[in-house]
Amino acid sequence: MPDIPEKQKKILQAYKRYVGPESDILQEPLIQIEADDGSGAGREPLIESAGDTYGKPIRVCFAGVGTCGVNILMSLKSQISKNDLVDFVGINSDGGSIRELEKNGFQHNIGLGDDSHYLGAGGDILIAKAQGEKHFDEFVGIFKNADLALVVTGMGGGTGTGAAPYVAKAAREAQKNKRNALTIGVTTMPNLVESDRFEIAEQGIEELRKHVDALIVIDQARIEEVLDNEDAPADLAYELVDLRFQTVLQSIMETVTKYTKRNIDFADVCSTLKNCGEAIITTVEAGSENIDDIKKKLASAINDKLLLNHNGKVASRLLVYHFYEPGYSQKKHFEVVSEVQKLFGWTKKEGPTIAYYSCVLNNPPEGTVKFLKIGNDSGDEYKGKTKVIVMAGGFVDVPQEALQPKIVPLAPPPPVKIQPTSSAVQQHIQNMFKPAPQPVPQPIPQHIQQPPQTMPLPVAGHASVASPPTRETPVEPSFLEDFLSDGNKPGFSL
Ligand SMILES: Nc1nc2c(ncn2[C@@H]2O[C@H](COP(=O)(O)OP(=O)(O)O)[C@@H](O)[C@H]2O)c(=O)[nH]1
Ligand SMILES: [Mg+2]
Repeated sequence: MPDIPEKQKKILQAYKRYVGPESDILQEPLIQIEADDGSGAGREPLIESAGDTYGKPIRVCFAGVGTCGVNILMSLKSQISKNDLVDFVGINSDGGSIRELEKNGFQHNIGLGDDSHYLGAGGDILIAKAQGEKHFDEFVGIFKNADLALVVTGMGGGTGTGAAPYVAKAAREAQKNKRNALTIGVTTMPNLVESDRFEIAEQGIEELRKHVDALIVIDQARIEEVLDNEDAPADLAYELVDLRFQTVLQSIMETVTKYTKRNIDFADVCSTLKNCGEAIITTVEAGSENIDDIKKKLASAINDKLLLNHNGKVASRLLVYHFYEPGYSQKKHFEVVSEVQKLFGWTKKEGPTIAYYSCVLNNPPEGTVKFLKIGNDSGDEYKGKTKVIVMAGGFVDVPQEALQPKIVPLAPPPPVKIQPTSSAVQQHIQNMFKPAPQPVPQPIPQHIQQPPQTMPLPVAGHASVASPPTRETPVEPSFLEDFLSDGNKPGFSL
């Protein structure tokens, strides 16, 4: 075993005590967690990994591609404390933007130039694709040491749309022999006045999706709905979008760099996000007094109009990291976790003591992986506060049967038992069972003729998605029967 500095040994021993003297913690491959030592000289290991990642900290590489990606990179750098384990790489075809990066202290940039003389791709994704292909090996080089690659771009222009998929592909290429590694794409869709770029943006998203483990799409076309104020400044709109980027990236950073007693480590993040498709990653904070505050904030963050519309879907993978002040009640903790599970379409079940939520998937697509990880911790830094980090992915459509009410056909009437006593009575009975004159056919109300309609499932991250409908609760058959007998309201659909 390599030498462990005295200070780290103490921490390791304290951890060993916490998990118990018989623990085989030293044999287990732990992810190394970093703690800022306050000297500004980067981070020093808090817990050494004793497995095959021994002594190797998690390295993160943010690659901003195209003008939007580079701008986001610059806004992020000031948010993330100095950390030698995080690389920021700007990739752009626009020489001015590379110069701006250098002025702001970003040293590792890749200019996509030559043919375009660093004047940008002019919105031409074919030019950007050619540049991406040409610089592919250079991209692989920037991710050589990265366990976590974040590819940040704005779709709908030229450079980001065309080149970002190559950047993501290179990140995966660099990670291919690593057991725990992730490539996450974080991107925007154009806003409404750029609607003519939607199609190009969709193509870019589809291409990027093939090369990332998790994809986060920030839908700028819905920014008006979020601003909800016609006098809102234009800069605020961009700030709100930038804030989404920051929230995603900081949620990940905090999860993988913070060590807590009931910890979530990088391997858990990988289990949640590896090949998970579109994802939601967010953090919510509220006062700890009123549980409804955090629930409301969770609902608005998880159903954020700018993020994936997962209405009508169930998240098959979920990670919840809950922080609270010492003495916070267990009941509240469970309530917070349950609220998250509910918001991701999990099914409520009655347990022996409390109700709880479970991920119920009927006939999920092949290869669907279910995963749940809950971490929590308390500390004085959370006095009066509570904070929840949420990551969800692997969204599966709710089966139609779960959305549609089951209409149970009425049981056929019991057979009539006839016990004739005399021929007169027999005749009377025969008359009774003569076929009745056919009634004039009545039009059957449409809602009975046709199977009940369900809400069309919205296309995730698509800019043209209509306002999200609220999740429909399946209607109980008894309620439906009462309803139908109650005036048969035409046009009723579920
Ligand atoms: N939120 C945000 N979006 C941006 C920013 N810059 C550009 N975009 C958006 O990103 C998309 C692509 O534009 P751009 O990055 O300029 O194109 P590229 O340089 O050719 O990749 C467009 O929808 C822009 O509205 C920015 O600084 N912040
Ligand atoms: Mg540009």
